[in-house]
Amino acid sequence: VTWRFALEEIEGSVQDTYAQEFKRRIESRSDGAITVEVYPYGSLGSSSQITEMLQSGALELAFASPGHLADAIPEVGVFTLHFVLSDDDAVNRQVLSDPELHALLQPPYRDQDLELLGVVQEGWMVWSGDRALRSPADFDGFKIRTMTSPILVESYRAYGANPTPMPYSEVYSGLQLGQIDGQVNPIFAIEEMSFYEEQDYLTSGRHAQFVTTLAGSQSWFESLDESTRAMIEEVRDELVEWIDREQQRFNAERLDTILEAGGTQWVELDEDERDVFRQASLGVRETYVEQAGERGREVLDTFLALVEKHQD
Ligand code: 6CS
Repeated sequence: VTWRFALEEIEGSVQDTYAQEFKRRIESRSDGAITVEVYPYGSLGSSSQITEMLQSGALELAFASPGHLADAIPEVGVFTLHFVLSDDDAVNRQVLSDPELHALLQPPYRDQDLELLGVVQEGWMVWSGDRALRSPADFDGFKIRTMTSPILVESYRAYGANPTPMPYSEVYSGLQLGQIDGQVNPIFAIEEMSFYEEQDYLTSGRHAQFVTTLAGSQSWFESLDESTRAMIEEVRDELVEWIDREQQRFNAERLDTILEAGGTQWVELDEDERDVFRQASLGVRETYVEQAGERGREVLDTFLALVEKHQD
């Protein structure tokens, strides 16, 4: 059998690296009974279109990032909130792969004909722009492209910005044509999508990680036998630390590439500067709960409690 696995990122990306390793392990463990076909971004459409194909069973597997998916599943917007994660990557890895959190999110995925299979961190989000973004005052009137979920729009309104949601494939031309002043993504993506070519500053406030979810078509997942499901979960668990190391390497190497090319300045916020953004972001948690309801409140409370627990 063939499993079609769609990516929201191009060849050579973090998602591609994950998918290629997933493919290797599944194909070897199934002794060739399963073939995984990987479809990089561009071949099938936008993130939202890929999710629709997954829901209808036209694909077996795909990455579905909360920044887009929260349109359909507001609860998953918890991963896009600012300043909810730890500064410690090892803590975040534990929180994001915690079974309690996955169990809470599974029902809303199933309501949408999806199966949540895993949560993957792809690195700290960095703001790129025509200016350095050291304080909410710098965001005043700043047209920032966000992913398409409503909770992200609120996150940037809270800083006084002018958020403009659009699909990933339109960001480069948006920057070139001046429709947007900046955007936000992990460094590896800013490099491979050439966004840095159109931007003078990269500002790192470590406000959030780029988090994606590995999702399956529900009808496909339900058709699998116990041992195949267990094999998927085993590979998923093995890849948690593996992909975290890979993404850290990707992001570090590609920052060097960007800075060596010249023309882009790197700005790192200090703790006082971060704290101003943290304070400005807190109200958005309430907006998240308004959008995601009681189930969303439970997801957020659990998330914050897990960060505390793993931090100790
Ligand atoms: O900004 C976006 O829309 C995309 N960014 C990354 C790093 N991956 C997929 C997502 O769609």
